[in-house]
Amino acid sequence: MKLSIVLSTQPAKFQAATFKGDLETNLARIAGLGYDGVELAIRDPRLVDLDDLERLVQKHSLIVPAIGTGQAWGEEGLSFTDPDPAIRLAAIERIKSHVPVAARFKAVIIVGLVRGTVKPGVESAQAMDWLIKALRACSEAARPHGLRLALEPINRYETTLINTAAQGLELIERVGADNFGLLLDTFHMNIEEPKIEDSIKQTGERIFHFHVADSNRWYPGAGHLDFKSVLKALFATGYAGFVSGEFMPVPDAATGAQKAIEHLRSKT
Ligand code: LER
Ligand code: MN
Repeated sequence: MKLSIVLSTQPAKFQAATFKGDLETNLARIAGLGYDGVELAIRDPRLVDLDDLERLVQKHSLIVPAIGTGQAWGEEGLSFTDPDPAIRLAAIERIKSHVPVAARFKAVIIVGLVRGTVKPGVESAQAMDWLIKALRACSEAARPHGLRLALEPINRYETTLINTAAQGLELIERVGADNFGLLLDTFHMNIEEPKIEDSIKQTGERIFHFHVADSNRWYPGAGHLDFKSVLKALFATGYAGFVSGEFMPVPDAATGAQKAIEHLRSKT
């Protein structure tokens, strides 16, 4: 099992970006704890010195399996489904601007909350139409680089658009791009899926990335999820990607990250 953990390259409000703050210190910590990779949450690639980032990641022998993009929504309010066409366009351009970053690391580009939510006064069918068009444009931009895009079903308290794996699979059909799949997150699945293992099985080879947090969004082992069963279901699909920790820094990032790795390794 290849393990990674989320690290934000900029200050961010998002609570479950486990590591934030000084990049080099955090990369050293993550590598020192035994993680194989680091998932980078990047608000805007223009704010990052990419050569420096690549050098530091390589210095610590870490792989970057995925790039998180949700801060464009969390910090700036960009989304694929905003009623304002300029904001929708800016969101599409922002996701496309992650392509050169992802290409450096051969990383999956994550579409989380940048999809937005159905805003007051907008019909659901209209929001879905905007979403599909944006996802087609971004998947097309990623394809020539051999890159993949993964949309994350997110629980109902954060968005009204795509809460479950089944809705995600339906969306995949409508987008019709072979490099578009899903990111499943155990925290969201615990809220939305009738049975986590069944949803993993149904998503199968369209699982492009995988987030782990326990039921309380603390480190795996701190809540009531059965990670032995969840990981068994995940690997039974043939999933060969990373299992990526995205949980709150409780009691602190390093302790949570250490407990997570111990718990997850003991379950496979
Ligand atoms: C991001 O990966 C995520 O899981 C969401 O909860 C972001 O708000
Ligand atoms: Mn997640």
